Amino acid sequence: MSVDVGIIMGSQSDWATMREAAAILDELGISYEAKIVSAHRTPDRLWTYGKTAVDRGLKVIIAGAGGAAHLPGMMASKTRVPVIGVPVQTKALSGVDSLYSIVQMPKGFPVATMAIGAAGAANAGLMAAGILAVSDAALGARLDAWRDALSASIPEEPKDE
Ligand code: RP5
Repeated sequence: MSVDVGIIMGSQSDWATMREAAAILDELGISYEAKIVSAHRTPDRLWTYGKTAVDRGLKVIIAGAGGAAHLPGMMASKTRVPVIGVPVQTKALSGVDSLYSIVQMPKGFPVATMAIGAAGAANAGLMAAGILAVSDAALGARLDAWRDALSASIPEEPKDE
């Protein structure tokens, strides 16, 4: 049974961030799997995941990592499945290290890089939904409704908190 989206992350410690992507996919009814795949600690796992991604039917990969965050770029080097990168916020450098490690890919192997941290992970889920919705009208309608609901939830005037 294939899933549409692969959420991969460098460590268990990334899950607190990456589950924001999973929550969006759950809300929108998109099938996914979540796996720990580390560029440094489990390079063979990364290799196999990238090598089999197309044949397994993955349509989008969301890859999150922190620090020397090589996972998204290495995955983009190994598969043509679109990779969305999420820079995980780090303690030492606040995730700027992660962002710089992910965003500046050489020509030929793009990673669609999101913002640092939880907002970036949630946006990765929404970006994956937008990509899948190009060929799935029902999902497109669900995504439109999700966006409309968010807009409707924003008050016109601020209040004292
Ligand atoms: C990276 O190192 C992971 O993506 C994680 O963000 C960071 C720290 O990993 P742990 O030491 O918490 O396992 O590879």
